[in-house]
Amino acid sequence: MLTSKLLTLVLVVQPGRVLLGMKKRGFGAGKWNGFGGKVQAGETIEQAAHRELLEESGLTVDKLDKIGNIKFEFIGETEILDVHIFRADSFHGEPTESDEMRPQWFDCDKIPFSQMWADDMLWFPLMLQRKKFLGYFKFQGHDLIVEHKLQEVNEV
Ligand code: 8OG
Repeated sequence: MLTSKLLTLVLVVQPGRVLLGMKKRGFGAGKWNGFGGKVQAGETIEQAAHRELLEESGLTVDKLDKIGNIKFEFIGETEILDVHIFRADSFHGEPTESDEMRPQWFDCDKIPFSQMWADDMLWFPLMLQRKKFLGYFKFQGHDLIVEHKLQEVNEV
């Protein structure tokens, strides 16, 4: 039986650049990514998104825009990762390295897709254009997408 785990992911975007963090440990270590993690018992998805953003990047934001939802299946594993994706266009604080993440700004035309999850190159362009999307990706291992669906929607 497949179970599902709720996760958050926040992309902080400024005109022409996006903040990514190098994941230093755990799932996705060695990859650049937005900031996020597991939703804990007793918190909403959005509360979790704010908490994880602060813990991993040192930033707070007044507003998170819900922009996407992607479900990830890994062949041989019974847990679906249900990732809720948000975009923030302004923030407070200074990006600060944490135990998990080393933040760095990237120009939007120099996003390091070769060192990111393989699906990101498909949906980052939508995210950067403020388009909303729903997706499903089936992975073999952590690098190979064997099946996927990605659609733009009006509301996530
Ligand atoms: O708590 P933990 O660090 O394990 O959370 C995993 C983070 O990675 C969470 O923010 C969701 C995010 N994530 C996946 N899969 C993918 C993916 O394929 N692309 C991107 N950009 N992020 C992902 O779990």
